[in-house]
Amino acid sequence: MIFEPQFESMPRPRMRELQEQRLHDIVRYVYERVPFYREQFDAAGIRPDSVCSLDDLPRLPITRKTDLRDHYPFGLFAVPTSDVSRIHASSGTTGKPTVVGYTRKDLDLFARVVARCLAMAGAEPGMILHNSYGYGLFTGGLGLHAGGELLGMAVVPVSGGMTERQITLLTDFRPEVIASTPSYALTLAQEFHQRGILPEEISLRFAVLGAEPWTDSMRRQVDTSLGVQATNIYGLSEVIGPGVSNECVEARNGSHVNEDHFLPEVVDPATGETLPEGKEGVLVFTTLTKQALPLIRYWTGDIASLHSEPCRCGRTLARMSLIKGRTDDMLIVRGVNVYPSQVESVLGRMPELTPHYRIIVSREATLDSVEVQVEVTDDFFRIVGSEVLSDDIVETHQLLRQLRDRIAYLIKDSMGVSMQVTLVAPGTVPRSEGGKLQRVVDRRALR
Ligand code: DLL
Repeated sequence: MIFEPQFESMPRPRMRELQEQRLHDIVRYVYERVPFYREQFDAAGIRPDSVCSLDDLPRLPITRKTDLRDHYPFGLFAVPTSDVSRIHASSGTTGKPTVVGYTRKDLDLFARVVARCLAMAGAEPGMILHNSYGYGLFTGGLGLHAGGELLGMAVVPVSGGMTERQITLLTDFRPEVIASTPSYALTLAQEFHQRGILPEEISLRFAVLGAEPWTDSMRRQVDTSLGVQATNIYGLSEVIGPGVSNECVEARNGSHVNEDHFLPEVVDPATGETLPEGKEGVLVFTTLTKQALPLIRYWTGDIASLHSEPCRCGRTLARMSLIKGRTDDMLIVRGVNVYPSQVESVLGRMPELTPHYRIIVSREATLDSVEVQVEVTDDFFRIVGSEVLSDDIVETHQLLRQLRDRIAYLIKDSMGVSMQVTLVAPGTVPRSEGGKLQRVVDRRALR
C-alpha cells in the first residue's frame, strides 16, 4: 500500500514545482529566523527572494555537522525552545553530541514519513511491529514507534539489547514486521538458529533495516535466516531521523526519498560540485518543511547515487542507492580509497563465510596496513575440528589456506590493494547488541 499516494506518486514535473515553492519559502524562513543563515547568505550575496528554482541550489552554502556543533546546543534552531516539543541527540565519537529539535508539527511530519517508509517496506495497518531500535536520545526507537502507530500497527517498543527477551517476545507475539539494525537482525537470526527454530516457523514477513551500512549479500542472509523480505530504511537525526527514504518491497532496488520534504542532491566530495543523476557522491539534503531545525544543503557525508526512473511500485519518488560508506569511513590504503562495504561485498560472495567480519587498520612506519578478520561457517569449521583457527592450522590445512588466499586474491582484484586475511572461528567476531555496529577498528589513532 502507498500511505500518501498524492505525494508519493505525484507526477515528477508537479513534484519539482512543489519543491521549488517550498525551497523558496524555507530559504526566506531561515533567513528571517536563524542568524547563522542570515550571515551566510549575506556574505555570499544571496537575496532569499532570488531563490526560486532548483537550479539555484548550487549557489546556496553547504551546512555541516561542525556548524551544528559550533552552535551547540540550540543555536541553529529557528524557533524558541518554548515551541519545541522534543529534543534528540546523536552521540558523536568525539566531543559534544549533535542536538536536534522538533516542534509539534515536525513530530507529525516525522511520524508521516516513517509511516510511508513502513508501508514501502510491506507493513500494513493491523500488523504487529517489533521495534528493536534503541529508545532514547537516538531517533530510531521513537521514530519507528510513532510511524508504526500512525500507520495503524500495534507497536512493541522492545528497544535494543536483551536478546533473550526479544526472542521470547518474537516467538509469543508473532509480529509480522521487525525494525532493527541489519547487524542486530543477524544476531537475532543466530539466536533462533541456536534454539533450533526454523525460518519458516518465525512469524516475521518484513524487516525494516537501517541506521548503519549494509550490503545485498547481508540482505540475502537476513532474508533466508529470518524468512523475511528485508528493505533498507535510511535517515539521519539532523534531517529528521529515520524516514528520509526506504526501499519498496516490490522492487527493493534503491530507497524512495521523501523528496517533497527532504530535497536530495549528490555532490562531488572533493569539489562540492553538484553531480548528475546516477553519479556517486555525497548526499546533501535540504529540509523543505521542518520548523524547529530547518537545514539548507546539509552535508551527510554518506556516499550514494540518485535515480529517478519509474518504479514498479507506482511511486514516482526518486531512489537512492544503498549507502556505500561515509566520506569519513573511507580508508586510504597505499593511496587507494577503500570503503568497508567493498570488502563486505567480496566476503558476501563466499558460502564458506558468515557475514561477521571486522577490519583492523594499523600503521607500520608510514604505511597503513589492513587486516580483514572473517568468521567461517559452522559447517566449514567442523572440517578442522579445532577450538581456534590459529595461523598454524590455516597454513597446514589445505582447504583453509585456499579459502584465505582466494579471499585475499578477490580483494586485491576488486579493490586494487592487498589486505591480510585472517579466518576466525564462528562466534568470535563481536556481534551487534542492538545498536550500531562498529566494523572498522582503527589502531592508527592509538599510536
Ligand atoms: O541512524 C537514523 C535512523 C534510525 C535511520 C533508524 C534508520 C533507522 P543517526 O544516528 O543520526 O540517525 O545516524 C545517521 O547513520 O548519516 C548514515 O551514515 C548512517 N545510516 C543511517 N541509515 C543508514 C542506512 C539514524 N540505511 C547516519 N544505510 C547516517 C547506511 C545509514 N547508513
